[in-house]
Amino acid sequence: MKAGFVTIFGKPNAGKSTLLNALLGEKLAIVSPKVQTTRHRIKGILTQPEYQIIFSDTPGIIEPKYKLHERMMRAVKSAIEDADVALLLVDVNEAWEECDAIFSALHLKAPAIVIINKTDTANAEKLEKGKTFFSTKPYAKEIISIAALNGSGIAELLQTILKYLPEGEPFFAEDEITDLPERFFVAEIIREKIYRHLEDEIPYQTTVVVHEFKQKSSLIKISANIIVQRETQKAIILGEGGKMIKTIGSEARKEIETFVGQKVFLELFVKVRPKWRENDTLLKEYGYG
Ligand SMILES: Nc1nc2c(ncn2[C@@H]2O[C@H](COP(=O)(O)OP(=O)(O)OP(=O)(O)O)[C@@H](O)[C@H]2O)c(=O)[nH]1
Ligand SMILES: [Mg+2]
Repeated sequence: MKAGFVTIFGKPNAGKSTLLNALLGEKLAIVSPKVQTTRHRIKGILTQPEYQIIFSDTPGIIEPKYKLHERMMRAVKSAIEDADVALLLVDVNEAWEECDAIFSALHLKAPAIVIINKTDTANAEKLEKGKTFFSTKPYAKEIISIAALNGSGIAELLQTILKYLPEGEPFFAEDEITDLPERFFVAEIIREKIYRHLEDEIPYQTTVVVHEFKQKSSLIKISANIIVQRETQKAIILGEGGKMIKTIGSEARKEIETFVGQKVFLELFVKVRPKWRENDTLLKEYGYG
């Protein structure tokens, strides 16, 4: 039996969360076309008769500007320490030198697989150049190209990961898929809809907190607060006649129902908390401990 921790690192928007979902074969992490979608380390557990892999999705690596960013980078650091294998994810279209600088600065002790993603968006020549660029880097034990969005290359990637995975007994029961509670994923699903429907600074100045999660006889009742920094943002999230929050709520509810496998009654509130991203007490209260 093989078992171990495999962590996905990379710049924002490289496709880390998409890759986690592709490896697990189900949607656990939220995804968006905007940068800085993921704010926590999210473990996804893949158990097979011959192995157990505990994957971690992490926030995209950035230079912190707010305390919120510092917490996000803390989540990245914690994931460096227990990684048995590192997956260094690169968008084929981004600046490879920058990725190389970031990967070198991780000072990884674990073997690393460089993964060139979004190959569906590049031609063969560009891809070859990328492979050649990373082939000379000391941390790159292997280089693999994938398209996480359509699953291409995922089977080969799994085989490569298994080569480097240590022998050992499983850490989690076989039916466990994550170590985070359902209400965390509920808040994330709501946050994803905000990233999808709202522009500019709003997604970045917003967080979601589930404050009620109650099993009733035939459904789960969920209440959540959408936290913003300014009154003007509250008005935009509500939308004209409450249209925007209705859209967010109904899309989120459908996805939450699939996730929990039950009918859900979802209630959303918008609260203004100026500068919450800089406030230690609020950050802690909102789950950025
Ligand atoms: N064309 C294409 N798009 C992809 C692929 N993989 C991911 N994407 C898209 O890239 C965008 C970012 O994907 P995410 O998975 O959210 O990226 P991330 O690295 O987790 O981003 P952060 O959480 O912000 O660090 C989304 O719009 C994805 O649909 C791929 O293989 N091909
Ligand atoms: Mg992500």
